[in-house]
Amino acid sequence: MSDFRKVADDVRNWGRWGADDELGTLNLITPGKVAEGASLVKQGKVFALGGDFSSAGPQGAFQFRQNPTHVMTVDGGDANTLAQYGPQWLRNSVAHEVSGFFVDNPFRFNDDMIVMPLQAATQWDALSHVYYEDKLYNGFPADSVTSFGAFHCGIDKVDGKGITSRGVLLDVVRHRGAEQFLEPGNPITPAELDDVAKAQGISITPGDIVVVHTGWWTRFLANGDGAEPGSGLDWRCASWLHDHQVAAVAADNLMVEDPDPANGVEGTFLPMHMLCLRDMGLMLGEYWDLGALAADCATDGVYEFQLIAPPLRVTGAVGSPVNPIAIK
Ligand code: UVW
Repeated sequence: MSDFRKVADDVRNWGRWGADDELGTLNLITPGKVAEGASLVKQGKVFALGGDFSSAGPQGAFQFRQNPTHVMTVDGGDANTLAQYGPQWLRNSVAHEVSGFFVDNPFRFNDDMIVMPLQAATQWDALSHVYYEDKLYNGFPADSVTSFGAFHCGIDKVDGKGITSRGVLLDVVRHRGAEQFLEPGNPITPAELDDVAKAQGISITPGDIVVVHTGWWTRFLANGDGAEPGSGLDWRCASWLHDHQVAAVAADNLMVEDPDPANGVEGTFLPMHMLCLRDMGLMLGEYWDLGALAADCATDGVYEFQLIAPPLRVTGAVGSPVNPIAIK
């Protein structure tokens, strides 16, 4: 635990951008950095990095999160029957209301809705997602996250940033020569991140969003096992992210960081989350689908791109679904 405390003290950004700051390391994305990201669009190739928001999602490891439930609220299968029976149905009912659009009218429509935990699929963790010792990022009190939502460090505090910057893919799968994904029990170390960047001939510069390919999502698409462990970032990578002035980090796995407690900090769960979200103010992106992007980067040798990943503006939410786009 003493190593963890030392790293926490080293990486803590509280007060760095002012006592009221709720953007954290997204402050490193300057207007110049946004323009740099846009300048990387050369070929017009677009990669959607979001997974499918459906019942076929990756949830299963935890009971407190379920896959999205998608239901139709109006659909074409009902339309003709509704036009026949709806007008005589209960006056204030939905069936009566919807039939009013269909009777003596060729117009038809379909509507739907989803119910989902905001952390169930491709997502950003807001800075209020994880905390310890009663403090959020920048020292905001943990009890400012209430049943009404997060009054501090909610996802709504960052949506004005885009979020867009220069994205850099670090492909640890190819670097290790792994067939598909990184088997559990071998966390990605800070030195390995440097090695991967060097092998790819790319530098990490302040304000970058680093995207780490572990192959987990590709494996999940193949076997449907959302509870399957894989390797992620060693918790000490928090220092690497801090030293390289990274604005945000995302990966194609459940937690970004390595899930194996044996490789963590005794007495804590998800130490890198604690350091990144609470001490550094650095957002984590999880369950990003990086397979096609990684394959393309390996083909053309270009590991940088414009990354555009706007969260939904859900006031007070501690995370948000996202469909990130990488453009080369
Ligand atoms: C937890 O599992 C608590 O968080 P995350 O979804 O960020 O990994």
